[in-house]
Amino acid sequence: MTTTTKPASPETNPADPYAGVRPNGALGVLAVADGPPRHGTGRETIRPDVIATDFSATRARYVVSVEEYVRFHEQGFLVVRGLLNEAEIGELREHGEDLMHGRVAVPGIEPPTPGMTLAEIERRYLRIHMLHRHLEIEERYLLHPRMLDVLEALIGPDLLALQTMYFIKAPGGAGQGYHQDSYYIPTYPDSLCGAWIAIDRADEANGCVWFTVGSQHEPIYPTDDRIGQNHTNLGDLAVVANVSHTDEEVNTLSRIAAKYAGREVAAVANPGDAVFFAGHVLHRSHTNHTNDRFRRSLVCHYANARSFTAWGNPGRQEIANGLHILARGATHLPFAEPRFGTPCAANSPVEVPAGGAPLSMMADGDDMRAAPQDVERNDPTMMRAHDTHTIHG
Ligand SMILES: O=C(O)CCC(=O)C(=O)O
Repeated sequence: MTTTTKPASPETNPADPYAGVRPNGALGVLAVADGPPRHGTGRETIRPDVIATDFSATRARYVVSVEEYVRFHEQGFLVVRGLLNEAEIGELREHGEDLMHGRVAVPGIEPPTPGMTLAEIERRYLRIHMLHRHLEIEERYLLHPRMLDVLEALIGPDLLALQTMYFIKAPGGAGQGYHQDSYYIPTYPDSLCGAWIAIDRADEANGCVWFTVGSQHEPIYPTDDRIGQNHTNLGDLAVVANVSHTDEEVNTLSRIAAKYAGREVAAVANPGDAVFFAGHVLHRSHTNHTNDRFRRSLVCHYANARSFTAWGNPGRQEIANGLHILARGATHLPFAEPRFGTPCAANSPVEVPAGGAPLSMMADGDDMRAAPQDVERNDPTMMRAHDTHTIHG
């Protein structure tokens, strides 16, 4: 059974649902609590009759260029134009309407109460977390093949899908101050990557995301309750406070951002564009200052499936890989299957792209197999003979 956890209620002014401020500056954020992950086979698959995502073998694979790969590393982010098509964005936009108006069967997402104005309805939720554990559509976009094509090149080949966040950000909706995503979702080795899908046009006026170019090379700065979380043996690593807070005086990550003055870039995106960003890059967004334009987006997070993560376990100590979906490739670590049966590596293990060998680092593939009986590789006598031959000729 699934349950819902609403964050502690901020002080709200009914006329302005964004008026209550949580300690980190986040507003209207709904965390849909996790149910148990699915393992094994025989799960129930619930799919609508018509879906906009093309999973067929003939679907065009997105091929990342070397120039894009370099840009991702040079800038800390990469905008891929038109990654999703019009039908897909239409489906995601309609989904946003359903969320806003409470027309989805997820505990915690309620229909508007009688008497609410449209503005109040539109501002009820700024963002909703982890809906892929409850709704087929969110799982399907988290595992969208063209999204995974890009991620495979940037952080793969083996991919673990961790998080979804649907942002509604109505006119007047709040931004999020400087932060680094690997602070929130640590992985070891750190391979975290965010993917931000524009559903509406996002620009400077309605609160697009801004990236501080160069800061992707920075370490993750801990707050005093997370010292040692991401890094050990970085002796002069500053401790910061109030990350994500929109006030630069309060959020001391702004001091790190100041090292890169003049290098902050707005990631302007049109519907269907996807912005991929590294786990260390400092980024933020501002208030939606328009009167009439939403800034909806679906943001997903991924890591290399061979990175360990405890993210998702309440104490953040125990391994949590088994809670997250193996999207591409293979791994020696645990993983979950998609609950709604979206095709991916977890339920369709071997993926062979047209004309090529499997791209994943298969642990049981010929080259990687641990084979203690393989005399050519492991027999100590053979090694000695070889050494003797080499050294004494
Ligand atoms: O979309 C936004 O306003 C902020 C997104 C963001 O910072 C994130 O996903 O880490």
